[in-house]
Amino acid sequence: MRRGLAAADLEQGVREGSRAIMARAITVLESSRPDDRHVARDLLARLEPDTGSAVRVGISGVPGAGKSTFIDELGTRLIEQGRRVAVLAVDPSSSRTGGSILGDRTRMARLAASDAAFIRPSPSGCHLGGIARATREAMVVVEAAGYDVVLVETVGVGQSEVAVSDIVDTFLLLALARSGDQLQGIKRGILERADIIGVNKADGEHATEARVTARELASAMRLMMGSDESRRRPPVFTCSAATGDGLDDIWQAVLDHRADLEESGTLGPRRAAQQLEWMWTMVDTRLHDAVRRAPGVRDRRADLEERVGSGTLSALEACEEVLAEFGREAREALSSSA
Ligand SMILES: Nc1nc2c(ncn2[C@@H]2O[C@H](COP(=O)(O)OP(=O)(O)OP(=O)(O)O)[C@@H](O)[C@H]2O)c(=O)[nH]1
Ligand SMILES: [Mg+2]
Repeated sequence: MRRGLAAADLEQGVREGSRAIMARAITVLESSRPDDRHVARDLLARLEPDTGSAVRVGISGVPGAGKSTFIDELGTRLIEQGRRVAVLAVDPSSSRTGGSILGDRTRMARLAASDAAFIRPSPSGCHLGGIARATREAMVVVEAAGYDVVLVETVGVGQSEVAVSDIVDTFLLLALARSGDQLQGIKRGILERADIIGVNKADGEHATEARVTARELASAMRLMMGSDESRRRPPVFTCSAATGDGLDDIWQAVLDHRADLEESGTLGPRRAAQQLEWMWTMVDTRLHDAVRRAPGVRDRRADLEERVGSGTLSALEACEEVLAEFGREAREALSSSA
């Protein structure tokens, strides 16, 4: 059996910046085992007061857009400036689970080798809500450990952007050169969340194409946002994660965006709204886990699944039965603890 460290020991190791202890702390936070959840809650309560000052950036884009390469180059530059950089990944697609540690580490070879960087791949085997919660909690750990830049890589499929924009201050979309109709393929919902857009791989023969795409994206954003002067229009850049061109400008845009949020007084309310979102995510995931753990539900699960699968019971009826079973046990638990 794995011997667990107490919350106080984890707290101390995290504060000392021990990467081994940070990794263990995050593993405990990701765990759904009841004894781990207990330590996790204690640990979060200890660490949370010391978080909030890091620059939190979400980086999204379709698979292969160059997110990891971008993060490696940007992160290396930031470390040279004296920053400490944490990279967290949010990837709900099952295709990468298992391979992701290796994949991310080889794509971010320089960061992986740096003492001033901490890379944590996406937790696997849970739903997006669970991944988002785990990432939010991992952010508490890295910030308490003194990392002042947190880069969250997320694959551009839509839903994960929504989850990630609930944990970061600035959302950077990495797009690729494409034209006309293909441009429509970038989901509107993702464009709406972008605070900064970079058209990546603007190097070699694609440089011109990338510049054209950047102009088209800029006018698409103008159209989309109409004449609403109160909303800041996201700047569009071209960049190359491979050569590093444009990365300094994009980082400056991140800092400008952050300064805007602070000056306009929106950073506080934004983070307050994120705390609310986080609260409900925690409620949702704990309910989700509790329902599945309830003995009455566990006992009946195989039977219900079999009947729904074979069509002898409707999904709705099965749902009612699961909730009735859960409700009965929850009421008993509540009345016996009263
Ligand atoms: N020419 C060129 N190639 C790039 C650039 N950025 C990334 N690449 C290449 O594009 C491929 C994908 O890069 P990644 O950084 O792994 O892309 P990603 O967006 O992290 O991909 P996933 O994590 O799989 O979604 C790799 O072969 C990179 O070497 C760039 O700026 N220019
Ligand atoms: Mg990647």
